[in-house]
Amino acid sequence: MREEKVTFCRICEPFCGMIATIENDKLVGLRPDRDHPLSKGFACPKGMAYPHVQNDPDRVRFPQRRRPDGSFERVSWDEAMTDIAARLRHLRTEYGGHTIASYMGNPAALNYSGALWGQVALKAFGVTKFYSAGSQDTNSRLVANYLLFGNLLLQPLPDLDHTELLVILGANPVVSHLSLASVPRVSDKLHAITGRGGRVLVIDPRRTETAREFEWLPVVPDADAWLLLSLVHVLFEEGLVPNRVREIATGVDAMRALAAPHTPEVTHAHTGIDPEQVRSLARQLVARKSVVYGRLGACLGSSATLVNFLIDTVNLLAGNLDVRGGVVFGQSPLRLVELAARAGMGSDYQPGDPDTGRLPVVMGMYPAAPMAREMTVDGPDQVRALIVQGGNPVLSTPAAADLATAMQGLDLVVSLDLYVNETNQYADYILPCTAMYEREDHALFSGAHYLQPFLQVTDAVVPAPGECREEWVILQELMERVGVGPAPHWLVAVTSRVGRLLRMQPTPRRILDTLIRLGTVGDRFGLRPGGLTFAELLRRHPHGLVVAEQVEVGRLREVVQHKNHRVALDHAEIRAEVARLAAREPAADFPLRLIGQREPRSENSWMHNVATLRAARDPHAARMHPADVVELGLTHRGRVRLVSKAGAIELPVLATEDISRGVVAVPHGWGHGGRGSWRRANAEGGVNVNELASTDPADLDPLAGMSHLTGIPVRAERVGA
Ligand SMILES: Nc1nc2c(c(=O)[nH]1)N[C@H]1C(S)=C(S)[C@@H](COP(=O)(O)OP(=O)(O)OC[C@H]3O[C@@H](n4cnc5c(=O)[nH]c(N)nc54)[C@H](O)[C@@H]3O)O[C@H]1N2
Ligand SMILES: Nc1nc2c(c(=O)[nH]1)N[C@H]1C(S)=C(S)[C@@H](COP(=O)(O)OP(=O)(O)OC[C@H]3O[C@@H](n4cnc5c(=O)[nH]c(N)nc54)[C@H](O)[C@@H]3O)O[C@H]1N2
Ligand code: SF4
Ligand SMILES: [Mo]
Repeated sequence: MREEKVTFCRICEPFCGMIATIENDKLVGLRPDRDHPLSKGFACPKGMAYPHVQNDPDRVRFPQRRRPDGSFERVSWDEAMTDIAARLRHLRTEYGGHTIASYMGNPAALNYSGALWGQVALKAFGVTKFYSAGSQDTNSRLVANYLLFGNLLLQPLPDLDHTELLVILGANPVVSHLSLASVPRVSDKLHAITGRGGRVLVIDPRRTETAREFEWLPVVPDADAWLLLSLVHVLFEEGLVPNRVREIATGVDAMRALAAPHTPEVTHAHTGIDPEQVRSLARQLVARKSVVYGRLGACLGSSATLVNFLIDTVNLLAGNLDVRGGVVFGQSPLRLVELAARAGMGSDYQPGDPDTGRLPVVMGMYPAAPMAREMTVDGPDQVRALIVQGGNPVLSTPAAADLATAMQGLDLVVSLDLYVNETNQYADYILPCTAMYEREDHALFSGAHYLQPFLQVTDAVVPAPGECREEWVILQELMERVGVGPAPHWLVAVTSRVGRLLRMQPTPRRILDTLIRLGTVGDRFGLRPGGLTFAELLRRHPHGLVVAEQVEVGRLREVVQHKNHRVALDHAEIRAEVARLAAREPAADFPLRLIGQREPRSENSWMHNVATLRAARDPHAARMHPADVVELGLTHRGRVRLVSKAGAIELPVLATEDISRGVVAVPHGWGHGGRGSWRRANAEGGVNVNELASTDPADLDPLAGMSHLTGIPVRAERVGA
């Protein structure tokens, strides 16, 4: 039997609408959903290739147990769960639940029920150390939100539909489709900006795919803080800061003083940007409806929180915060941000303490870089077990090789995944999970990231193959076997107070249903006739529902969580970070700067097994400027050895004019091999660029504990030289 079902993609944050073709319970094809109100028939090659992941013969379909020789054998669910539960119980009584750690990867966070139960169940086991992709991705941005607005989750969005000048500082939306913003068809939106006479300016060390379609302004990697301070300087110096700013923000004079020494002429030496261009940009930011948007290039440098803080300081001072065409705040139809704020989640930030060596913890997320150390350092807090949910930290975090070794010394490693990857090849058990079209879902944690408040839910469109199970179901059963009840998670608490949940065991679906019913278009449990429930949303709006044509602006006093409801610009931490800039020393042994590069047909470390995405691609390689290649005695397509203070890798070099001099770009997520089940990916070669990243706590961004993954000082040597 052949049928079509409406659903949506969950590989990355636009959540593009999809129509799935199913034959005899198998996903045989996908096409972009033309009736999806936002993605309107768009999907990218990764999204379209997903059936190859779902039906991949290399996928893990049955629980696996590692044998002493490192190979895996199939075991029954009961055998696996009995042993895991017994070992968790033992760890809890012998050493305390806090010695069990967890790592949540990116796909786990894009799976609402898995992410939710990851918190509920793991906290119930006593887990306190939640490592995640966050310290390689979002945490610097969240802490900037906290300092500016008093709420980690209050995420400014670029109002692409109305802006006249979009400055992209460290993002490549044409390839990556934006992040911490859910905007399908982002390329079209960028072209619409220039189409209506506006500008898109890409400030990036590499002439990216986005820069090629718009304007490119090269910048030295990891120098954005200086550029932004100079923009602030010019805004004040030229009297461009609107009066209104003093009504909506505090610390304006302190910010003026902080930026005062950083004239464009002074910072030019760091950024490489012509001072006149900086001045002209500052004027344009004020003259037009403008946005400065930064993501990973801004989030992974050595002063990442400062950079994110300054991005929205510039937006504020140029009169572009919380205005149409500037940066705006999303409105989750489920009011998630408001509920989280009320539950204290918006301020769940523990700053680090240099005196005791305590690292920052952001919404419960610990920095991942020192993970391996924390598994090997003796003491009552030593990490003895690790539960990995949809993650591959051996490739995605700086811990790399050390982590592989450290994991082998742990008492228990359990992984919930679709594959055997470079990380869980060291797991005692791999528990096979559902792929995205095999489960119901909703973009719960992106609800406030839409420019048009939007709601869509999907059911599973195909059954899971073999013995794959949903993550939350696995975790729920483990809780029952360990003999613990659900942890008092804030979402469970919030939703349990109302409706029928009070008398029932919480499940992700019941929680989501309650949130929908209490939300802006919900049925309020019968109080609002015609309002929505999960089931009604699915039935009446399978392609999704645009709840409002645009988010409201002018809500700053309402959304800012600081006591005076004003944006806070003066913080000792920020002043200290600016002071630290002056102390940065050029590393003479490492004259080049390493940056990352996402590829259009690759998703972090986990889509390299798909033949249709890999056909006729360039090998995993380092991109360098032709003049640097010649000067260093390298050759195009020859091999280069990149050395940092943390490690060294060897790979081919590709010479390209699309990169600034002194910069090397290497995609992350490569270096497949070992006992991984990805046969094609393993044969592709490639190396793990994160071996060049430091695990030293002193090298992390001090405010958020972010791994330093862009602008890493390196040198390049000819292999065989
Ligand atoms: N140098 C450098 N390093 C980086 C980055 C960078 O730009 N430069 N980017 C960082 C960023 S932004 C991120 S998000 C991280 C990503 O880092 P991670 O989240 O640690 O790793 P991924 O490569 O996303 O691997 C995810 C794993 O999840 C599995 N998976 C896929 N779908 C599912 C599913 O539905 N269920 C389950 N249970 N498992 C699934 C895959 O098989 C894979 O093994 O990498 C970070 N690392
Ligand atoms: N095709 C594809 N799409 C993806 C992913 C993928 O792996 N592949 N991953 C998804 C994930 S998990 C995320 S978080 C998002 C991330 O999406 P983005 O935030 O857009 O991340 P990148 O594509 O890595 O783009 C970062 C840009 O910053 C630039 N850059 C590096 N260092 C600096 C610097 O110091 N200053 C400035 N100004 N620029 C710098 C880089 O050259 C690069 O162009 O993408 C998502 N989408
Ligand atoms: S951009 Fe591609 S991978 Fe991301 S949600 Fe859309 S179709 Fe999926
Ligand atoms: Mo990410």
